[in-house]
Amino acid sequence: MTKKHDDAARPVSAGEATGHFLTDLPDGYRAGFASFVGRPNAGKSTLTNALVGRKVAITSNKPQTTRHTIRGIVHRPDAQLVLVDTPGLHRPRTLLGERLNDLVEETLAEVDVIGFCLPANEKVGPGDRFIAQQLSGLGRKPIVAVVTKADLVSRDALGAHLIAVTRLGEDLVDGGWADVVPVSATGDYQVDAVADVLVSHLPVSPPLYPEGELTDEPEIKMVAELIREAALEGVRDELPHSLAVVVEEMLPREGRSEDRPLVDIHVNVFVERPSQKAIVIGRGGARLREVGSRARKSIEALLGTKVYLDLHVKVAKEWQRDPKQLGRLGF
Ligand SMILES: Nc1nc2c(ncn2[C@@H]2O[C@H](COP(=O)(O)OP(=O)(O)OP(=O)(O)O)[C@@H](O)[C@H]2O)c(=O)[nH]1
Ligand SMILES: [Mg+2]
Repeated sequence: MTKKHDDAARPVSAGEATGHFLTDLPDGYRAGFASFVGRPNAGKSTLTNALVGRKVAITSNKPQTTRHTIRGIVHRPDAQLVLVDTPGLHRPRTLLGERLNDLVEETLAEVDVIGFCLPANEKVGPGDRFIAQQLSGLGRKPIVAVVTKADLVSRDALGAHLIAVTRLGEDLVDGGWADVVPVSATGDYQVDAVADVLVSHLPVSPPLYPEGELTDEPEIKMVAELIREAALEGVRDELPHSLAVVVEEMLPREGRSEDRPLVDIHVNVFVERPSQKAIVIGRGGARLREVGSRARKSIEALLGTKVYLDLHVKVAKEWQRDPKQLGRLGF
């Protein structure tokens, strides 16, 4: 399967899956689950998208962008690799953080192989040691160390980093890493090598998903995520963490002709404080309009129809720490 970068930036569109399971399988066909873990911002979702060849997870330069597990499916002639992208693992400071860490732990227990992502441009640090220790408690599961963002460092620095990463495995994980692979998801370097290594650790099995299905992410959730991705751009400090997006309603506009359909999407964007609401809306509503128009473009690409996006900004006080509100927001 060939992957192109511009494709990876395009969200998955509906109707590509055939609904059929591949039946004429070559000998030794493998299928199973792999999960990417790592610190926030390590490049897990970008790598997931590059492997799948389409955008199934939103990405940003803000830590803790991913807030739920997302399955992306890689179809190859010899294997089906189901990738489970997870939220970054970190020392939790809020109830949301705790819930995200629990989610990652549950996922890890269920997959066949783990890809531990460590960015090449950041020293192996306490955050990575914390994760390596957690992984070492999982028993005999193969763990592949994936050194991400290889394009950001020189060859020499990459070599030194690979040695440091290998040592981390020897020190903290029984038997060390199953493999160590450098990759650049944005530079299209070694993406296939990561797939090869992960596939080599999958069991021999028939496919688990129908041909052509690229994700199990529901459309409405992907729409909410694309809006959050647009809203994340250009905001700072703790505001990225305070943002939550809920699609309240998504319906085809009545009375439109069949060749010019329009989908109405009503959305609440939640923040935690009135001051944040003012920032998100911007002077005279300018910032919110910008977010809306960016999000609309990517949603139209996803759905393949024109959309009317109706965005409202609301305050849900301290929602990250409040069990009731977390429930309401889907955590
Ligand atoms: N230069 C370069 N940047 C990358 C690469 N992979 C990811 N990035 C950038 O790193 C940032 C974080 O990427 P994400 O994929 O969102 O990281 P993540 O690990 O999923 O982050 P969380 O969901 O917050 O845990 C984004 O700005 C990406 O564009 C890469 O291979 N090279
Ligand atoms: Mg992510």
